[in-house]
Amino acid sequence: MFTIKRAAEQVGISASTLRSWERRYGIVTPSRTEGGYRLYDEADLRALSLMARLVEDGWTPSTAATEAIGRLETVSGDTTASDARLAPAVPASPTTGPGLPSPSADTLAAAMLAAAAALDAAALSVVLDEMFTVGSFESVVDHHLLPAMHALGQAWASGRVSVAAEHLGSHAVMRRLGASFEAAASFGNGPRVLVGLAPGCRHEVGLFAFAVAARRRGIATDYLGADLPVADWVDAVATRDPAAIVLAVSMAADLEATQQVVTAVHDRHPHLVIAVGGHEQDLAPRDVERLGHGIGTAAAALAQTLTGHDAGRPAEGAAGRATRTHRRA
Ligand code: B12
Repeated sequence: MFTIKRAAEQVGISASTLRSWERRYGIVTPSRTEGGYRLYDEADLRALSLMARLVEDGWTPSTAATEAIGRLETVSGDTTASDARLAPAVPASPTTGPGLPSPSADTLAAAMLAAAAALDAAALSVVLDEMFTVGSFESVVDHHLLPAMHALGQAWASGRVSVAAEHLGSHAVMRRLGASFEAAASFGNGPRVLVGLAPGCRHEVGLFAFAVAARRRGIATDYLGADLPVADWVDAVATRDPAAIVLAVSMAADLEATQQVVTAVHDRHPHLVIAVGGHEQDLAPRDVERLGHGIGTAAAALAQTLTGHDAGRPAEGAAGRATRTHRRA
């Protein structure tokens, strides 16, 4: 039997997504310990994994749940449980539920903005639950979560929502990403990558989302966080011996400090891959690798760059690319 944390890890989704799928689509009905904690068996994991694969392939969660239950019943010959399993344990929200199409990105962004503006943490949590049932982690982040953060930012910059609303929203999003980061821990067995920000830089939502996607791509990703002193970057690279480091340039003001980190690390590790993302990544030093703006595609691009690299040493045949991507501007 598996706890919710272990079950979510095995399936490759967050525990909150698992709870949400269970509650809304009845995909599994776990047993409970005496203390009320959920316990999942192998059959539950099979159903959840199948649903996750279908969602990854672009099915809406409600149709994926119906399909997964149907396929597994066909295999096992069990036709008794489907109606009960499909009934959500609590009423579905007005935007999602069995048989209803997934809500649009605009609907979810508006709901997130309204919840943050009203400082309603519970409503914010429900919207984030809904978002993360719409598709794979990468597609939710690229098409729903980050655009919604952007909308929240516009509302904040124009004075339509308070600083408190922006902080409430950002923190809720960071916590949600943290759960996904933990859930993906067992995937990261490939080359090691350190992810963090240069000193004085504090916009970490996009970077942290990237760190989750990188783990899901099999990269052993350590997230160091925001506002990291140059000396700490140097120490971290010496201590952990990564194959790459990844930073973000969110605004022009981040550039100088990012350049300092790049220079300091490059001087000591000239073959280390140094990559950047973020809104103003085009301003970064010329020969640093730019990962683009899509979280999923960026993680895939880095995984590809690192294939054949051994802890900072370019592999045979990759030397040309390595020199190009490592050289300081
Ligand atoms: C939340 C937020 C904060 C939070 C950050 C909390 C946190 N834990 O991250 C706090 C309160 C700390 C903050 C502080 C500040 N902020 Co602010 N902040 C925002 C806000 C509202 C959202 C940022 C965000 O997460 N956006 C979503 C991101 C992910 O979108 P993005 O940056 O465009 O990135 C895209 C891609 O590049 C990609 N991506 C991002 N990072 C990465 C990394 C990798 C590796 C990859 C592959 C991709 C990738 O994801 C996005 C997808 O399209 C924005 C508004 C906005 N419109 O974005 C302002 C904003 C970025 N902030 C701004 C400013 C000015 C500030 C402050 C200077 C305010 C102040 N006076 O103190 C400080 C500076 C802090 C610092 N030194 O870094 C400005 C920047 C203007 C500019 N371009 O120069 C913005 C645009 C607000 C505005 N309209 O004025 N902020």
